[in-house]
Amino acid sequence: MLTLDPSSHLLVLTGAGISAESGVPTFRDAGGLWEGHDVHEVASPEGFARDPLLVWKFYSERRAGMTGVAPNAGHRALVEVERRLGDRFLLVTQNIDGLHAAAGSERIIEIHGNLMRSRCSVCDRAPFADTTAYRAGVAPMCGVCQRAGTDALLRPDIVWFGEPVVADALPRIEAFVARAGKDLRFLAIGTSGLVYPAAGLVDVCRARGGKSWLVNLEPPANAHAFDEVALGKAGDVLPRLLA
Ligand code: BJW
Repeated sequence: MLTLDPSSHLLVLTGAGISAESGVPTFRDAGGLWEGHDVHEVASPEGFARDPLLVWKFYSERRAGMTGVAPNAGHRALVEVERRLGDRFLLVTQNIDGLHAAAGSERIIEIHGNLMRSRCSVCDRAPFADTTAYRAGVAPMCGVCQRAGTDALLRPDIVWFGEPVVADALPRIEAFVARAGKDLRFLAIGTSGLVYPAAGLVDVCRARGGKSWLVNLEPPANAHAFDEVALGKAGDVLPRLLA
């Protein structure tokens, strides 16, 4: 049981594992998204510059794969705990699938962006909703740039390796951590603990003396950093842990 007292502030970090039971593939597990792909080909700005058609094929297939996908018991358990804690709750997700918002979570930071948005790879127009699964061989162009007489590719509004995480993410997390002070508690769910800056959040919490919990199918790279580890499926463990 994750015990919280009336002043506890809970920072939650989720990764691909929480959406696995909704049918969204993880990255590094067997049969995951990276199997058969060099990550730097499909998830880096250099890969996009080299082969935008391959990158758009990869993300268009993932957009198409979201049809009919719904949040699961793990997502819903986090909605319940947010209702109890209000502003003493913050959910940081590395997932780009939008399932936390679909479940009803409100205090969310999507640090790696969102699969269902696109933006221009050149101009600074605001990212916009885009659920299009472009057909193979099509790399969409920016209409704003076209009207100004230049050609620029659209890209998915997600954060690739070597790119900074979403602009206001770290300041918002820092503000929450500062407000929480000694009452900070940390819970990570379904993440490999390999990708920074997300993987470093547990250390931020430890540095403040706050207790940390981890829920994961198997021990991830940074399991040793947590006070409590519950191995199992998020959809099974979270409703009990957060009851
Ligand atoms: C279950 C389950 C179930 C299964 N229940 N569990 C410090 C040290 C070293 C390197 C760096 C560093 N700081 C930065 C870096 C570089 C880099 C990095 O971290 N590299 C490492 C790989 C070494 N980081 C970056 O580049 C980041 N940017 C950055 O730091 O910018 C700095 C900067 C500042 C100023 C200017 C310029 C730069 C950006 C990282 C972006 C990551 N992007 C991706 C792709 C997003 C788009 C897409 O979806 O395609 O994000 S990579 C991929 O990994 C994706 C994920 O969000 C992320 C994490 O994956 P996750 O969630 O952990 O998934 P899995 O599959 O790995 O693990 C799932 C886990 O769930 C497993 O453990 C299972 O057991 C478990 N599981 N089923 C519970 N039912």
